[in-house]
Amino acid sequence: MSIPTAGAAAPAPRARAWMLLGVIVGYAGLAMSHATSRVLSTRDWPVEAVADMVIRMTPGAVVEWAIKTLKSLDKPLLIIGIGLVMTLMFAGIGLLARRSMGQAMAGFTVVAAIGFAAVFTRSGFGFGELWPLIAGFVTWSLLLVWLRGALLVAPYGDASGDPDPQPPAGGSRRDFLRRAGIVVGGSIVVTVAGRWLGGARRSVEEARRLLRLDGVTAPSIPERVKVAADGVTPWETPVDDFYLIHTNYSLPLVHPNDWVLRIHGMVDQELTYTYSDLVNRQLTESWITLNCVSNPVGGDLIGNAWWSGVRVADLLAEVGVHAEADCVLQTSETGWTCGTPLEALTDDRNAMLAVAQNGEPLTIEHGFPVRTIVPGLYGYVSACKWVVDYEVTRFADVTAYWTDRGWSELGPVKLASRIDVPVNGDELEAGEHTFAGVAWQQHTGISGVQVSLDGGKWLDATLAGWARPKRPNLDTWVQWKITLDLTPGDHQLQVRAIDVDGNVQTGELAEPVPDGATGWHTVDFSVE
Ligand SMILES: Nc1nc2c(c(=O)[nH]1)N[C@H]1C(S)=C(S)[C@@H](COP(=O)(O)O)O[C@H]1N2
Ligand SMILES: [Mo]
Repeated sequence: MSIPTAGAAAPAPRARAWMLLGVIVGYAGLAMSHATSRVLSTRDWPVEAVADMVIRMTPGAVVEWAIKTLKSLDKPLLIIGIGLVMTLMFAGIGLLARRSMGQAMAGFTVVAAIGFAAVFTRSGFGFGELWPLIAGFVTWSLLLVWLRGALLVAPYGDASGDPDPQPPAGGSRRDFLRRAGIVVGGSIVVTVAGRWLGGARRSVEEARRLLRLDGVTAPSIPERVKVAADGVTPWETPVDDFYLIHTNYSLPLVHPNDWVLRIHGMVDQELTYTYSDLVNRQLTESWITLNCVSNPVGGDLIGNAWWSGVRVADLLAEVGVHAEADCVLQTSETGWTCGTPLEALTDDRNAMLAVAQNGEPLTIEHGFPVRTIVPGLYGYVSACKWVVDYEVTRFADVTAYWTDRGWSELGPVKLASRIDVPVNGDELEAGEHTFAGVAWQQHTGISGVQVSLDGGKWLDATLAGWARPKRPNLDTWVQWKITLDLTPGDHQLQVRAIDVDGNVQTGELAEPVPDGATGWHTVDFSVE
């Protein structure tokens, strides 16, 4: 590296300037990605995800050694280590930028790919978590062009004696430093703003962590709800594996101390309830399976959890619902709305304002601090997350988010069943195999499941907990299994459920729009 001396012909921008460029652009991208992750409240910044990945990939013995030797310094040292590696990579990318834009972008692509791998390989990955990566990458691309423009055309000294073959176009050392200053200043502003906006999530998460809810009990899985079969979906769905549907990317951050539910409309007296009003009441708890109307035949937008909350019927009795009302229009903190049949909220089913899922306060993703759960209705007409408003009204007078988009006003769950084993394309050996799956029609209940092999006669499958008619109630899915003796060749398995009234699940195919899919789940497999 040559050191320009006064009066000597100014050399082209030195390697050090290019490395500086790489580092400034690199960290500006990280700042933007950090702010994006805070504003959208994604689980964490891709850099933190990378730290997690490093921990995951480090052999256990090394981790133990690090914890023992470095004590509580292990996490800060890990972040410092990642910071050093990234600084070196960014400096390298700066040097690549001297040669060509393409090479520098290839370098940033590699860094982004590491971030992607870290975010993508975590359990419970959601596509919303990609926005911070995208924001960082776009920032890198734009700033690289902008800063490189200043450095390329500029002799990194004064404007005389430029050995660079590029025609000078007005850039200068001052120009580069000015732009670099803007980028550094902008990054600081973006970081501070992100921290400020992100504080909301931290304080809500802290409040959630510190909550102690008397009356919320840990889920205890009833006996005999499971069939002994490999590959069947777990009867109880862990919160992290529970499907997620919402129409907002950025999660609403509602502190329990700020949460209020207003019940108004066609009522004798309008009332509001705070979070402590709610959790100090008698709580109701039960296993309820929730599913999405957009679930295709055989799909997995369904989960079963232990919900704890306050009976909606009790609150509606307190406000005094007018006889002409037939609907409660629920509104979320996000502005999302749904219309729920009043009857389903006031009859003997356990429709509740849920505060806990599987014995823990709701997660932010699943509606913290309070959401509605109504057994027997699809989520889009009932399971309002971050719910803040109940308007007692008439269906004739209101529309809601999904009904405005062509979905049906009422959303009772349809009788359905699914094959979990085998899966399409399985190659099995000849002989006996146990197949299994689930069937559901919440609040109605399942009395039987039948399968047909290659279009043959319907065979009765065994239901878990068959000896007890309510398994553990009518509001959950039911596991089934059947053992079949298989001969070589291509095979097709179909399943259908029968409800407690003897109705048989229809084989007629219907798309999820407008009120839920129908048809028998069919799986093709072969036997050698
Ligand atoms: N605020 C809000 N609540 C909502 C939704 C939404 O988009 N916004 N989606 C609904 C739909 S379509 C379903 S199926 C369930 C899914 O609940 P989950 O994400 O906890 O599984 O939430 C319901 N509640
Ligand atoms: Mo849904």
